[in-house]
Amino acid sequence: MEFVLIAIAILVVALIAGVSLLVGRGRRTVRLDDDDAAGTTLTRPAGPPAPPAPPVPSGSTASGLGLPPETVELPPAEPEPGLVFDTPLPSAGRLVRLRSRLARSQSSLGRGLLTVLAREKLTEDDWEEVEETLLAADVGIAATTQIVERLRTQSMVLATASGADLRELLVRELTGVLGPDLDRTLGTTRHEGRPGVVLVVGVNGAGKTTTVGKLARVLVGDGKSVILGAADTFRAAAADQLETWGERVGVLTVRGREGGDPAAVAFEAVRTGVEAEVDTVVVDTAGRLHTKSGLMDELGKVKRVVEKQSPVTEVLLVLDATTGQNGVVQARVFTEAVTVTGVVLTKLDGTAKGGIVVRVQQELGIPVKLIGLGEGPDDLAPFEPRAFAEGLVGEA
Ligand SMILES: Nc1nc2c(ncn2[C@@H]2O[C@H](COP(=O)(O)OP(=O)(O)O)[C@@H](O)[C@H]2O)c(=O)[nH]1
Ligand SMILES: [Mg+2]
Repeated sequence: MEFVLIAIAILVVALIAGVSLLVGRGRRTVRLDDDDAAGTTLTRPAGPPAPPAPPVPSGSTASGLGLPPETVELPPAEPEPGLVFDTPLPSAGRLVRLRSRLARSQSSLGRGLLTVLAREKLTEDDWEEVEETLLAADVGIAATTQIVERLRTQSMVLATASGADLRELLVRELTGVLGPDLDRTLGTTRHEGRPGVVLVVGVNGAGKTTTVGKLARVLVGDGKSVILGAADTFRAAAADQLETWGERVGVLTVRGREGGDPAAVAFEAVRTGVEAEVDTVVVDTAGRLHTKSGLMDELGKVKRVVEKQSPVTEVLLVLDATTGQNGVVQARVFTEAVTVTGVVLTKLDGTAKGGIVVRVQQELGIPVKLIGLGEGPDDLAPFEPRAFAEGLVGEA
């Protein structure tokens, strides 16, 4: 009898250990929900309605900042046993793997330039063609002038260069205008016992939510723990979209009710991240460009409120590479509203104007840190000037 009891006990222990192993990754980000006892307004989607938020002393809470009490939803604390999460590869070297996605830029920029430069004797007309090709690819006047001047001084070398040498020369010149020495480190690491906080801003349709989802995968792939904040409360679909991205890699999404206060959601996401001691909290925002002052007020408030919890370590401006000059003009509005620390250029797979990276960096004075090269979950790559220049020029 005793033997049977002991055997059953061992079995139960083994079962519990097995299940906790299976859900361990989810729990890393979801254990935070025990806060109901502490009187916060967190609720779970399927749970009973939350009690109204009790009055809280001012100073350290969302209510204390003059925010209306908000209902912020957290997903169920226990993921279903047996959930299998995607395990993205580390992000290093991703751009090298994805550089063929720049095919459209390659055919108009790379091949165009190589064809001209391979001519036996370069006339003034040829140089004009080089210049036009660079300008057509959105490289911008300053960088175009620099490249053409440098190539002209090397025209003796060009005259005798083999195809491979020409290609290398061009890659080198393009790399040179891409700011090879700029610091492109993402501020995603914990600092003084607090998570790194990334704010993602940009106009509607630029690719913010997609980028937040892809970035979560990059961070998880690089071994970081992450929480997402769905502070685009304008459309419920945006929060759903983000939650789906998070779920696939076992990352928690903090969301609010539709039409709720974005700053309250951002606050709650970061508070949750501080409590859970995660590495990084990434906050998606709404991109309505109603009025410049409205946008400034909203983004300014989100940042201020978040910083009651933890400093914002990175503000990423998402720009659609296919919008050209218009995109750069819109970008200025955002750089006036918040201090942008890095640019994400999306949809570079869909444009022949890959040179826009050069122009955006020079006109805004902000480094491009990530680029989007497709709609697939892992089509976001850390920006590397040399690999990008190789992508623009194309394979031999
Ligand atoms: N081809 C391509 N499409 C992208 C890329 N990034 C985002 N998109 C698409 O752009 C559309 C808008 O993205 P979304 O993240 O919802 O934009 P948001 O309004 O700024 O949040 C979606 O259809 C995305 O799939 C990219 O790098 N390449
Ligand atoms: Mg969005």
